[in-house]
Amino acid sequence: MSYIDEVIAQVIRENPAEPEFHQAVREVLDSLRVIVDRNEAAMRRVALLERLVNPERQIKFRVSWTDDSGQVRVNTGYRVQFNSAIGPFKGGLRLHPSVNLGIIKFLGFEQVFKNSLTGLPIGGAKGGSDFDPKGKSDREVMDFCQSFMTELCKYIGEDTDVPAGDIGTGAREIGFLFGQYKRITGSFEGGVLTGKGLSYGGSLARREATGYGLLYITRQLLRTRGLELADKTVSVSGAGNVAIYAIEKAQQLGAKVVTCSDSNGWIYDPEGIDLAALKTIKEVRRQRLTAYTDFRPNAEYHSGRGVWQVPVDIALPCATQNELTLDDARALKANGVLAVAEGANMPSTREATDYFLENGVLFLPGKAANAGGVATSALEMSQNSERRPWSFETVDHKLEDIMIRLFANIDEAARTYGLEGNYVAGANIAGFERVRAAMNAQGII
Ligand code: NDP
Ligand code: 2IT
Repeated sequence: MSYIDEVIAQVIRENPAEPEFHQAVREVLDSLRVIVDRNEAAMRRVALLERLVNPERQIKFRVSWTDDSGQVRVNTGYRVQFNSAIGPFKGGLRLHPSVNLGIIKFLGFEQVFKNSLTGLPIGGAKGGSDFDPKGKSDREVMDFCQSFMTELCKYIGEDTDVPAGDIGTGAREIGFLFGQYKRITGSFEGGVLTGKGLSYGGSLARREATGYGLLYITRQLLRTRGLELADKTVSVSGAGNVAIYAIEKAQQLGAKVVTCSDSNGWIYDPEGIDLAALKTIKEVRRQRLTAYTDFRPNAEYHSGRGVWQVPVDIALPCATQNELTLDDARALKANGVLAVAEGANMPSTREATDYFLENGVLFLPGKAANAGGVATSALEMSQNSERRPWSFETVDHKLEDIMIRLFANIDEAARTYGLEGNYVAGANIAGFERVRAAMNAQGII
């Protein structure tokens, strides 16, 4: 058996019932065959791949909090510190009832390569809890966040591990987490969390960064094919932080976005999504998408799934993992889609990804396409160290520059191994090479 197949088998054996983690490892290691096959003996000798797929540290803890009726509730908290070869651990906190150790490990593993691709000094981690902030009062969310941080604070720090937002964790949650960290440690350590509010050390353009970065890299991809975003029709899934600012930048660049979704249903607005209405519904009122047709009577609300059945030029999945299946990929292709770029982490199933690659659909995987968020988190850390905030334009310009260079890197890596146009391979290879160099330089740890 090849070294890679042995390691994949070992991951499946040693991490049972963690299908998302298996999927992420398999996809990355499959891409690395072109490198590993040439260096197999040397890599085996230092167990490079075993070390790559084993997190440096995994923390699992109880989070007790009290609901508004006085009932004590118990959730499980996680932080998986995956790899710190190139910098302090960095990655978001997901608060969603579906969270379990396997999901956090898949996200942490992906984060290692994504963070490497940004070119900035950040290692990979992820955390979160099966707590559901939806429908909770601000006080309940605060109580949960304070309890969560009371344990997490033992493991994080601006040079150790720097959490941020992800699904269910936005500015409100980061504020409560930061307040508790400051209260416990007694020091204002700005760089311990990113995605902070602007009044206490947050970076301008961090809120927008993932969605904006997704569009910057998509534009770059299209340009290499002589195409532009202007006048293209776009479908977006999700209606959260990534989706909203992907829609905003797509519209600024002249595209027409006709869909968005949440876990209950989806909107088709043939005249183009009304972004002001969407922001009011999601950011101000925290309502469900069913409220959208109150603002736009001509738009359609459909319950269930269906976003990928709409004919578009460009599809941007921005909700969650495995939301775009093989059937969806076939429907997109049959309707003439040119490009798919992932705003979410691993939103396409492996079968859908392979279908895109085999059928001439331009495809940018999440670890490249959504890296603008964490890259801008690293820019927030720089501003916190410097104790000086940068203007929106400065941060936005750096973000655009990072995405353009990231695209060039993954394009180049794919070409180097004779896989031109395969950005899945390009991203996995380019992300891996930097981590490998750092791990090799630092000895056996
Ligand atoms: P939000 O919580 O702001 O929004 C998540 C959106 O996705 C909501 O519309 C939500 O709908 C939907 N969604 C979540 N879970 C499911 C599910 N199981 N099925 C269907 N829809 C679902 O999160 P973000 O926008 O921050 O994150 C979206 C994706 O982007 C995630 O994959 C995240 O890991 C990734 N990402 C986020 C970054 C960031 O900076 N925030 C950076 C890079 C990647 P509902 O309200 O019904 O739950
Ligand atoms: O998946 C991701 O890259 C994020 N949720 C952002 C992580 C971060 O540290 O900004």
